[in-house]
Amino acid sequence: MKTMKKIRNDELEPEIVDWPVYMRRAIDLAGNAINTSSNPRVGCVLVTNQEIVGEGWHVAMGEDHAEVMALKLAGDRARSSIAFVSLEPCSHTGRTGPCSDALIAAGVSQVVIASIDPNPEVAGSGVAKLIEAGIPVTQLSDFDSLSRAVTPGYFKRREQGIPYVRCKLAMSLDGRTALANGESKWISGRESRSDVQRLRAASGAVITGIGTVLADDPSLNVRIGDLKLAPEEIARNELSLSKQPLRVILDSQLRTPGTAKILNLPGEVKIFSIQPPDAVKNPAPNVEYLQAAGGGKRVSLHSMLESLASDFGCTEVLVEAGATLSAAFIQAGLVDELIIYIAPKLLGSDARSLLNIAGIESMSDSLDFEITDLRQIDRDIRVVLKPI
Ligand code: AOF
Ligand code: ZN
Repeated sequence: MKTMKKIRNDELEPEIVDWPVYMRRAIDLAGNAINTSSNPRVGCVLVTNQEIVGEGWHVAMGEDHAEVMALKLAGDRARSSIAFVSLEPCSHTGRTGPCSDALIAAGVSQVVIASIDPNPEVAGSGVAKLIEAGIPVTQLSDFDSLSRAVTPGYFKRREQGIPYVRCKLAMSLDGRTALANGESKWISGRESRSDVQRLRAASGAVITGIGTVLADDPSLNVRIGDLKLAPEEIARNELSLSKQPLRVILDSQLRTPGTAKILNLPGEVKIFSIQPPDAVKNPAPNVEYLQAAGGGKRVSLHSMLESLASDFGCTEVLVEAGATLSAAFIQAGLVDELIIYIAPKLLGSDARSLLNIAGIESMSDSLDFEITDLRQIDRDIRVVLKPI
């Protein structure tokens, strides 16, 4: 029985040196999907004699998988082509049929993948099916990390049982987020706020704390008009954009007022408290009250994330909270990506600081990050960081 071949870019024979070009394209296509809910972002390119004869990506949960979209586009031209797929083709019948069967039926000559699917229902069996049918499968191992990076929450949820967490903050040049009286509208500019809309749209849930709800009365919804997407990008993501991310409030003592904006917009709201759901006196419609697991005086952040992953299929979530809750996520090591918008203004030393982190007494105790992206957004700067 043959097995899958794994090769690095520096091991490619001259006749296949162009494979990385097609794999890169497949991964780029995967990134076309803004939000695939609990499914991965996946892209596929079919190539015959250095010509792309079909390509596709998984647009939204419940829709065709990437391979099926590419096969439909290629029609008869799929026969004998090489299929480049960012993720191992599936072998199971879920909402759609198995892609490995579809590739076999279409008569592709070989399959090249970047990553193995961590879904236990697939996990190597898609590759095995193809090989059994006589179709050679190669993994381009240098692309594994890129294909994971395009759908980080899918892998994180499958491998660690919690979603990929982004934490968004906006501050002045001097690291302040609001004046002493609480006034904070607006630190960052319109373009930055529209960029945040994009982060929300990619998320299965937007998480905040009761402090922010009481102080700012935020909406935390996606407003398509503010997204600044090209019309074709909106059109091809219509399905996922029509669904609002869950709005999650961490509210240990159930203090969210029924009049809060966050409760009164289309979409679902989940309130995590330490109280049993029957302690809620005036439950708001379209709100689900959940008692956080783990006990304690505060909602356990880790258990709340586990619940979002397992009960609600969240893969990528966004924390948009104040200085205390954001710090708690960071200090608990639960933030994968910090996104900070820096506005070129000074708010002075009476203003409120970015994060409430106390007790750092020696340089060796500092929380350290690595910059993964840095750009100017209109008059602001956006820094993306990951903890190290
Ligand atoms: C692929 N290509 O484009 C995607 C795959 O519920 P379903 O039918 O959509 O199946 C979802 C599962 O299929 C998901 O958990 C993952 O294992 C795989 N996703 N596989 O071959 C794709 N989106
Ligand atoms: Zn599939």
